[in-house]
Amino acid sequence: MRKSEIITVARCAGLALALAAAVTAGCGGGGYTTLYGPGPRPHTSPSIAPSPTPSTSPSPSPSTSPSPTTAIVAVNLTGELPDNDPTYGTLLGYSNSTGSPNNQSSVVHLTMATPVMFDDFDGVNVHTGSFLGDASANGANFPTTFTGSFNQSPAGAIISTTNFSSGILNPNGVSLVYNSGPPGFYMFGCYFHYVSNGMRTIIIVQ
Ligand SMILES: [Cu+2]
Repeated sequence: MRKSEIITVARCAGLALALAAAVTAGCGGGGYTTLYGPGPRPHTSPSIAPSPTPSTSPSPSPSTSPSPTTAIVAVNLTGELPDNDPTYGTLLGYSNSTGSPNNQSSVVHLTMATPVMFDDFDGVNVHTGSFLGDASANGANFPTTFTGSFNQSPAGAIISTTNFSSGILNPNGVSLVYNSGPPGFYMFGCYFHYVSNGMRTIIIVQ
């Protein structure tokens, strides 16, 4: 037996000793199969608690675009001056306002699809701003009787909706905020003073 063979045998013997029963097929070949038999089953990995569902984070609000200023329709009868409009006849009780009382009635102009509210500047009388129907650029056929509503429309309602009304406005009171809606020529009047005082106007939305 040559030296290298002796070393191999010695190694095999050592392996056999070291691995004892694990190695049964000798050293000649295939012995490793027993060394690499089915390995230990992996430890059962500890159960992982389900990660909590992330709470729904509020979607980011869109970048703040400047909110349009709420237009104000001034409503008043006490000391109010009529507007003898060449197109729409005698108008009374309504006008555009920047927030201050305005006793000069006029056609009301609003920008389409923007917030609008009715502000009763009358220190004495209750009023409404109620939609009565469409007019046109050339005139208006105001009904002979009040055909609108005094029931308050919900906030955000479009003012040219059938039966739209600001609801009853108390002296110095304000309405909810509504929406001017689509372009058009609209007849408005007051539930309380439409017939008795001719309290009415045209709101032009453009
Ligand atoms: Cu009125």
